[in-house]
Amino acid sequence: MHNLKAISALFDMRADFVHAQAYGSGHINDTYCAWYDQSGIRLRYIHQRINHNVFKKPIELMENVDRVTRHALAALLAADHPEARRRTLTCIPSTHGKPYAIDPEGNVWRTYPFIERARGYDEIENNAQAYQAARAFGSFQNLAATLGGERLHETIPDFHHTPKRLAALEAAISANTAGRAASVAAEIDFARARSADCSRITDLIANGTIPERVTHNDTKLNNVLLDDVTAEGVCVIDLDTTMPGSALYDFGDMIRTAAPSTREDDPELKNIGVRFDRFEALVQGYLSTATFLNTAERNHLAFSGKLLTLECGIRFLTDYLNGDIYFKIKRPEHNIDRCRNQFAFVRSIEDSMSQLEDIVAKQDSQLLS
Ligand code: ADP
Ligand code: GN1
Ligand code: MG
Repeated sequence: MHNLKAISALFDMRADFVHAQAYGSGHINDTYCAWYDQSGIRLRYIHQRINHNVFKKPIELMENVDRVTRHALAALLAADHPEARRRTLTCIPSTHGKPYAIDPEGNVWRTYPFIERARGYDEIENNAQAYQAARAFGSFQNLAATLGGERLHETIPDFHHTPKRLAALEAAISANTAGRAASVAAEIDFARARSADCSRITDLIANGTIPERVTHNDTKLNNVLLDDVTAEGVCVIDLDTTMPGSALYDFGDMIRTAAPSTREDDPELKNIGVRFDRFEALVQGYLSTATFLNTAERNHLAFSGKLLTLECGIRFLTDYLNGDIYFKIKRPEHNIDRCRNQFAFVRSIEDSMSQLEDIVAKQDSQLLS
């Protein structure tokens, strides 16, 4: 645990630090929830250390986050939204007036007001949550489309370039750093057998059929906070990978995390399958706000769920082979359990692709009529 009182002093908090504890279940950053006393009232803030092993240029990353969150706030204020500051992350400035602070060890930190009366879910509970989460991510893409100025920094180059993710897997197999390759031969075969799928979206982007957009790129269910009472998606969080991408990356990752019948790391493979009702709610919610999609994008919505799940499984497998250096793990087999879970979900999508395509077509035609 870092010294959060010392971190707090790097920011212009205007409140007295009380105490802090590790918070959330993100796989990347170190997140803390800190209580403050502001003139007699208790308030919470989030302090986050950006994982600079994953994000090599954290200051560029914070330039993106600052631009995107200012743009969101300006839009909410222009629309006279009564709770504008609950609907977007806002960066608390450092004592040097920056949207981040650097500690004596060189770690880059940021601070956000805690979004109250809402939370993120690691495992979905009902269709309303799927609908609302997808609606919120679609609205976020709409908002991002109106961000003016220069192209955002690519905080992780080729983040969703699935063929390069497969190449990284091949490199990990060859290096076999952790000596685990022989034990995961079946998973390696599974990934290799789907190499043609890996390049389907990147090819369509390269030939201009699918446009580049500003996208979130990490739309897992727990990266949108849903209102405790109404389930409405109040705030999209985890903006580290908001950068140029494809709308399909965002939709695919929603399917990956909100359409399965169980959580991402459930080792019991018989629990894993596609929930058609959740899938339908996601399509409905997303199409209600993502009104800008072209025909090629709409035609690949179901496929995107398969691709993003396959890609994520490949990444977990790669990390397992590399000795668990990227994703946070809670047990030695965590990454391979996650990989097997993702691949089981890929298989389940493959088995039901025509039903999923039918659901998309039905929602799409209802919207057009
Ligand atoms: P990671 O990249 O590690 O996933 P996140 O930015 O998603 O980090 O934050 C981790 C968790 O902290 C989130 O899943 C969410 O539960 C919580 N969280 C982050 N920011 C806020 C906020 N401003 N208000 C409330 N909870 C937050
Ligand atoms: C990571 O940061 P978090 O936990 O929201 C990862 C995603 C993966 C996801 C798998 C920057 O998301 O790409 O899909 O884990 N984020 C990064 O759960 O690599
Ligand atoms: Mg997260």
